[in-house]
Amino acid sequence: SATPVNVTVTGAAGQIGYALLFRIASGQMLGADTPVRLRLLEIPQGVKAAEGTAMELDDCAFPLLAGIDIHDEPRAAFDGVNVALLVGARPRGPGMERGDLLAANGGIFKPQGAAINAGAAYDVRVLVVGNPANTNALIAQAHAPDVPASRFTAMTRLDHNRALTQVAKKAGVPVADVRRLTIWGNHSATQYPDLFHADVAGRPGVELTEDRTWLEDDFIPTVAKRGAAIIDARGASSAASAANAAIDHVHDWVHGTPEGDWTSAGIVSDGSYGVPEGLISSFPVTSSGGDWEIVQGLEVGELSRVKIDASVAELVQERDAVRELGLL
Ligand code: NAX
Repeated sequence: SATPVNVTVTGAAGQIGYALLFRIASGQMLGADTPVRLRLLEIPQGVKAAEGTAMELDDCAFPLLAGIDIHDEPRAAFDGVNVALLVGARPRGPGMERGDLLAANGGIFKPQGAAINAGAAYDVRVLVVGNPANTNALIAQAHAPDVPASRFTAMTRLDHNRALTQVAKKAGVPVADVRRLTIWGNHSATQYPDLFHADVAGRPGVELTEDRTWLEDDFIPTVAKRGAAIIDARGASSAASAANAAIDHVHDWVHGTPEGDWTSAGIVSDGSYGVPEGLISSFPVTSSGGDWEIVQGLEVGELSRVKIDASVAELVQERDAVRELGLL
């Protein structure tokens, strides 16, 4: 039978970890023919809870699950890793300034990047979920100089999936009939969900943009502020939907995107669409042969230009702030 793929999940004892691990072990991320070995990385205070989750994983008797290891130290957790899901991060506490948040996360993502550089498998693929995801991914990537920069990505798939459903509801069509949406920029409230190039059940998405009030006062803020709306309703942040998006991201990275469609992911910019080279920003992307590629040649109208530039400006500020902190 096939050699198991080593999948490391950080923040394994957190709420996204709990929603994610069972789906990975059941084969939904890498496919029904691919055995997986799970490596759970937690901080020492999280290890006992991770052991409990590992007991439950055992109790599922997943045929594809080849083993589970629990670590509280990144070097061991990333040794030989093929797929790394960096979920654990430092949340913003009360009264915490943005600089403090970036510094605290730098203390997590710098050593994790270095550990990936030191021990990961040649084909390693990294998805950063923990916020601020784009800039955490940039920090990890900067400390893994021997790994191709294209292997470091940040998750905007949840935003993408949220946008798909908003459009489907507005148009009254099944969500599967909505294609070619794009999330641009940062995974934050400045993100720009773009439906100017969308295909909505065979009709151009640009028809929906003619309702400017809906577009600017409903669609864009509903997608961008959905995380806060979930917290307000659930009393806890998005977990199962975030885990689902991580599964989708890695699945499509490994297995490819469907012909005629694209998705959104935070990947290292090559300068496309005026996004400064080296930033990890969300783009319209296709995947084939295990590599993401930015969809080229899309016309960027006036509204889109302003919105993309604003979100990218925030990414530049975050990059400059972590650079000043000596984290890049
Ligand atoms: P939880 O607080 O439930 O879990 C986080 C876990 O990470 C905890 O168990 C903690 O012990 C662990 N952890 C902290 N530092 C660690 C380290 N250095 N190494 C290993 N583990 C560490 O948070 P959860 O709800 O699971 O969310 C995790 C992260 O995802 C947060 O940063 C959150 O903001 C982010 N999100 C990102 C989303 C995205 O679309 N990119 C959406 C969902 C989510 O908000």
